[in-house]
Amino acid sequence: MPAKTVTSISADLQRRFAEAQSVVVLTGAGVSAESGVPTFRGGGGAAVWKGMPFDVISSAGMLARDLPSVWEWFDYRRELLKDLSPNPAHLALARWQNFFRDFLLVTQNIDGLHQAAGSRDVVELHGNIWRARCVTCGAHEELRYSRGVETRERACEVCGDALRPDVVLFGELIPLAPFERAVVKAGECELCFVVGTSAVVYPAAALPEVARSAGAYVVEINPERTPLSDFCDEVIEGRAGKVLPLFEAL
Ligand code: BJW
Ligand code: ZN
Repeated sequence: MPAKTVTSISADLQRRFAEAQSVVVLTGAGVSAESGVPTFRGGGGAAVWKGMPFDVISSAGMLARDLPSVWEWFDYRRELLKDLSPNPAHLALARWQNFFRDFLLVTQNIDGLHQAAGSRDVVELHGNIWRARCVTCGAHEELRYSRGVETRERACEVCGDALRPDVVLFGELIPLAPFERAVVKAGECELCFVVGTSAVVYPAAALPEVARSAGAYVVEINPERTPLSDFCDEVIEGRAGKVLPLFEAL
């Protein structure tokens, strides 16, 4: 049966939210949109930088061919992010961590805004733009205070080899341990929220499917429909920053 599409929270969902013991939330770029972070897809367009679609510049192939250009793209993105703040959606989800016996926030976002909002335990499926990783020994370096060309030219402090952004590019494996943790929790939760993601990138998009197959009630919050919409129990058509805080008023 197709999902109910609503613009407010149904009485059924209100009751489920009040009674749930275990909740998993999967977030995507739409959750950060109201902070001013551009999304990759949706709104009728796709991100392009210097004439290159993002799935070309943010790819394993580009990293192998042209690491300096990949750094330039991520330096540009960090520059855009550095003055942005969490929005009401991030802040609501940070409060939710105290509402349920078992709560897991899983994000595809690399911007660190969930942590900036106060979320303590965030499963990052696609890495973090504020970290670099050595291509050889895997050592990590924080990038929070380094900017621009400096990060492209620095070498690993442990082995001296090249650093790369610690994000998961297209064609790369997502880190196994966080993904397995997310799969286990998705398989155990009663309520699963899918917020601000176009749900086209796998394996992240499989998590709501895991939750639903295991009997969870799956709720999508997005102003646009996605390939997941028909598969959800309830679709709330709206912006995350407007919809998520409404749950606390229930
Ligand atoms: C709002 C809003 C508001 C707006 N409120 N909402 C199975 C089938 C087919 C292909 C594959 C498959 N399994 C794997 C693949 C390949 C590939 C993939 O999925 N491709 C598909 C696109 C076809 N996956 C991978 O390559 C992954 N690796 C992997 O699976 O390894 C195994 C493997 C290895 C080798 C070969 C084959 C398999 C890795 C994927 C890594 C993705 N990385 C990126 C880039 C990160 C770095 C960077 O930032 O540049 O991660 S891609 C990009 O998409 C980014 C995002 O995290 C990810 C998801 O995007 P998200 O978050 O959904 O954002 P948008 O922009 O797409 O959507 C925004 C949504 O918000 C829209 O719906 C709006 O409506 C909504 N919105 N305002 C609420 N205010
Ligand atoms: Zn190293």
